[in-house]
Amino acid sequence: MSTNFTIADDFIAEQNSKKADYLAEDYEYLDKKLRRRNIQIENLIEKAQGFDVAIPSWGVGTGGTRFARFPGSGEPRGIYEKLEDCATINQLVRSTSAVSLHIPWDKPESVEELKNFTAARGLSFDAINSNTFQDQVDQKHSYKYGSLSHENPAIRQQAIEHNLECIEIGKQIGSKALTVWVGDGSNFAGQINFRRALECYLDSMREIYAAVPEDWRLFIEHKFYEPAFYSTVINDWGTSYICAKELGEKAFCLVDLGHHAPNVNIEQIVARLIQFRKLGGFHFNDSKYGDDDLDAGSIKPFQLFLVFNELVDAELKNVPNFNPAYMLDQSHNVTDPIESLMTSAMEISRAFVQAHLVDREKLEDAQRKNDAITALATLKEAFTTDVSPILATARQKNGGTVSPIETYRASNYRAQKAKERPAQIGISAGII
Ligand code: AFD
Ligand code: MN
Ligand code: MN
Repeated sequence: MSTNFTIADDFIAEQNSKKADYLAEDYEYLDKKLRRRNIQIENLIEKAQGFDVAIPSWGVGTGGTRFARFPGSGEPRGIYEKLEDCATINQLVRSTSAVSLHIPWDKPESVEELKNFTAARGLSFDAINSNTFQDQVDQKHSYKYGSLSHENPAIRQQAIEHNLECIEIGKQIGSKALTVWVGDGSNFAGQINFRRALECYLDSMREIYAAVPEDWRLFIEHKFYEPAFYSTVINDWGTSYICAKELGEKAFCLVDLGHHAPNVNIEQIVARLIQFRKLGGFHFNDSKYGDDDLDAGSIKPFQLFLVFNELVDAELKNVPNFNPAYMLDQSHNVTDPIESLMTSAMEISRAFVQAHLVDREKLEDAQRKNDAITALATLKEAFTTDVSPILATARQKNGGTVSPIETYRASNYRAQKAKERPAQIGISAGII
């Protein structure tokens, strides 16, 4: 492993120095503009420096659709190569220090080795994800007709045990949360009994919940369709909320931005979950039609900003126990996954910093006076401010690069990896 290519810190410094003059000019201009609005740019840089979003291990591989997957060269072939890529992303953007693992895809042979490898690269582990939406070789029962909600108790038991194993692995690697997303549902009216399926799911989740350590959280991820097309068992935030409430204090709702019906007001859902203390975390991505898993902020950046507007409002108002886990969950089908993940991480930081620019007194005053024009203008003033110099300065101060994509391309990282990682035959369609 020691001979594997990494980007040298000197190289990053050299790339940054080429940008220094322009960054200084842009910074100065933004600083002046913000001071006019009584905003201290230094505070925002600190905020940006402290912001972090976790990388999904499955995101560094080229994704695919149910039609095909077009692998890129030099893509990671196993968990260690995935972690190498995650480390590179964080080295450049410095806001992605944690990795979210998916079991069994990332199941390590030696947990100790995995921990050392990760720690040596300055990474840690975020929520661990279970997988009962797919059959594995040597698996006794099939999940074709469901897992935690299946009619057959033996199948439910197998799915429960898999989740318990995920918790055990998570404990060893330092995760503090388990994310459960099930593909359970139906394709035909009448295929399943709605009430019985949810009862079975809850019974299974109660057993999983009992094994969740006291300092952990259990995240329930809902999704309104796919792979089941007529109904899913955990279909919306309401069902997710009810289940989290039924299970207890360690259970929370996870909001994947792509898992809602079209045009649903996601920022309002976020506000509701904050209000009732059940917002556990996010899977960030963007979508136009459904669970498209496009890059965060690529299609609806204003929606992303509005979500962060709710989050920052809760942060500033010190909502008790407000601590959502931020993770990406995307499928990179036509781009270099490293470039997509870096861009997405930067867009999420952008929305976070912009949300900190909202003049909250002015907004509240407008709301109380029913002055809709001023209310929207107050949000737009923040949203249309180009905070790029703040993000670039924060990255640089944390040891990263001013221009992640440019630096990455100039480093020839992918070409180097293509030499180190000859393509594997047989990797075909599917999510990863
Ligand atoms: C699903 C969900 C969930 C799951 C992933 C698997 O978003 O997060 O773990 O895809 O690739 O749609
Ligand atoms: Mn997700
Ligand atoms: Mn999804």
